[in-house]
Amino acid sequence: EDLWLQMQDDLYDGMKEEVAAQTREALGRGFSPQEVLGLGLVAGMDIVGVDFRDGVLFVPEVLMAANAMKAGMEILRPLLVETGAARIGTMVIGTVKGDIHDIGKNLVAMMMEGAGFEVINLGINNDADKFLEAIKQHQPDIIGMSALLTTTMPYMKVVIDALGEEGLRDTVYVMVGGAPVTETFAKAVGADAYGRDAAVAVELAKAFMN
Ligand code: B1M
Repeated sequence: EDLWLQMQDDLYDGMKEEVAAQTREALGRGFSPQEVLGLGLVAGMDIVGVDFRDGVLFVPEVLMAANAMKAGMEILRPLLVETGAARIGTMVIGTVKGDIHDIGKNLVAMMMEGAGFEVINLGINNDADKFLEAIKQHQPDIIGMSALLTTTMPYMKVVIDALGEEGLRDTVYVMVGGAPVTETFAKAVGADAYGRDAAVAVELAKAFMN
């Protein structure tokens, strides 16, 4: 489908308005928000990731691509969030300290909202105290941590240990995710679940609520 190729290309080139326009166009043609997300936006960002890794693209270009992706996500957001699902639980979610990647985390947050969770999104670069404060304030059922760097994912353990020290570990389920995170890593740091992607994250979160 030409539309997806065009969308991926424009995302790669950081063309925000175009990506937004194509997102609307794809929805207008009857594609579901999930299809637009997967075949257009995420597929485009995958290509960016490869070229970033290979030194073809640099931070400024990747940042523009990320902003283009966010423009598309903003259009999908109301569709993903407002499904009319009944409230089933509360989640606090954030990217861990030292890490400013937020696209995947925001996607998880949106899909959780769509599934009926109240989501408190702490944003990026959260230290353990931020998570602890949010837990005390919101008493969530689940806390979710995202990390995209091999250098920041160990911080998940710092947060989980801090929960233990505060006597809060048994009050919440802990879910971790992000590109470098694995099931094995999740177990090793004492998390309750590993969300491979946003859809899996939602399924696991729902299972906790049963
Ligand atoms: Co960064 N970056 N980046 N970057 N960046 C990666 C992660 C990298 C893999 C690229 C590469 O080299 N191939 C690499 C990490 C290498 C490593 O650690 N092994 C990397 C690097 C090195 C860096 C910098 C250090 C570069 C530099 O400065 N020299 C720097 C670090 C900054 C920092 O955080 N301190 C940096 C900066 C940036 C930008 C700012 C330019 C930008 C981020 C913009 C933003 O987020 N607002 C950026 C981007 C965009 C990427 C790539 C290209 C794309 C990430 C993304 O948004 N993917 C990325 C390449 C890659 O991942 N292959 C890369 C789309 C998103 C939908 O997927 O986030 O994986 P993802 O989320 C998925 C799942 O992982 C899961 O669900 C999501 C949806 O299915 N998931 C969860 C995520 N969180 C979850 C939480 C859950 C459950 C599931 O439960 C709580």
